[in-house]
Amino acid sequence: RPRVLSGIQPTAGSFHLGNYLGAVRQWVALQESHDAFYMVVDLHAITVPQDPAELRRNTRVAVAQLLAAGLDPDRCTLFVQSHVPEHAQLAWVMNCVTGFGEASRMTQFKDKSAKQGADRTTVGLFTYPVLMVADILLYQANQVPVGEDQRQHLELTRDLADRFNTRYGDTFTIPSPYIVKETAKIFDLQDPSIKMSKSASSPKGIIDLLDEPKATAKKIKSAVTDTDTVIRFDREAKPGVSNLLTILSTLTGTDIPKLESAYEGKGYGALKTDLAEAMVDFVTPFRDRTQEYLDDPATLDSILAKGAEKARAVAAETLATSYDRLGLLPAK
Ligand code: AQP
Repeated sequence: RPRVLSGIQPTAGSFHLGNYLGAVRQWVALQESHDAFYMVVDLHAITVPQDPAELRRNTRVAVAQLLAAGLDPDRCTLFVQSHVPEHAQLAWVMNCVTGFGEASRMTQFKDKSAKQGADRTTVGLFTYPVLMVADILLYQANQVPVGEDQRQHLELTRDLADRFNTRYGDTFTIPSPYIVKETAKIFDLQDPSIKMSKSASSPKGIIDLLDEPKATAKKIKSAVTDTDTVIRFDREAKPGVSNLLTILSTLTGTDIPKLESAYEGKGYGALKTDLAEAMVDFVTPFRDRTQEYLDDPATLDSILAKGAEKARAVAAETLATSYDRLGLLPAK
């Protein structure tokens, strides 16, 4: 079985719909066909300041949501990044083969640091993509299911793996991104020209999966569309409507041309009402299941302990090989 690896940050408390449709939904499907490693990336989260108690709680909430979304610890390896120290260790190694200019060209860093200002931007945020490189290479992953925003980091991963292999001998598998075109970028409900993101300016544009279902329905109903009335998929001319169609299509498993003909002659109100209903049908059991996992911390801890053990077995081997290739003297 080919191997997949992916991670999600525990920062916001709740996953948003972009995280779910762009990434987590694929994770659930891929555990059936792949040797799957999934993690909550708490070391990535601390690249910006976090309240310690909140981070601890949010890490549990993230794991509970992944289980509620359908990850099965018997079918995949589910763990917390900081439980596997090899991530930080290999990240150092990969930092030492990364060019400063190369790292400086990462657009996510440029965007985030421009927003934060140089004095508030950490060196950790700068090397975040290199930690991600280490995350992926440690598991010799063949594919990495992510949203479109991570494509550049995947390119960096491929470049660095190739550079290391060329310099020191074959060590790492070169991974490919696994990006599902239709849902690779879910857009903000209030500003469909930008991706749905937890750092967006207005909470009205983001659907948090753990929000009250009523609030979710309200956000859908007030989503920005356009002054036209035709329900048609056209990313350029009708970004708001197209985003709603994408979400409805994915949640209900109905393809977009079918939806277009079903809504012919109907207004945006009908589309929004149906989408609000589909969202409520999805988030209501999702919230309940998340809460059930949170109410049983012993089970959660045991899942994570087993996951970390399985992950470490793979990670330790890759790290040892890379140290050996580099010429680091083994400890006796
Ligand atoms: N809008 C999106 N559409 C599709 N996929 C998305 N992802 C994020 N936003 C969208 C994918 O979700 C996975 C986990 O993301 P993360 O934990 O790394 O969080 P992020 O990308 O930092 O999420 P945000 O909300 O976009 O955070 P900020 O605002 O901090 O940048 C990834 O696979 C990602 O592609």
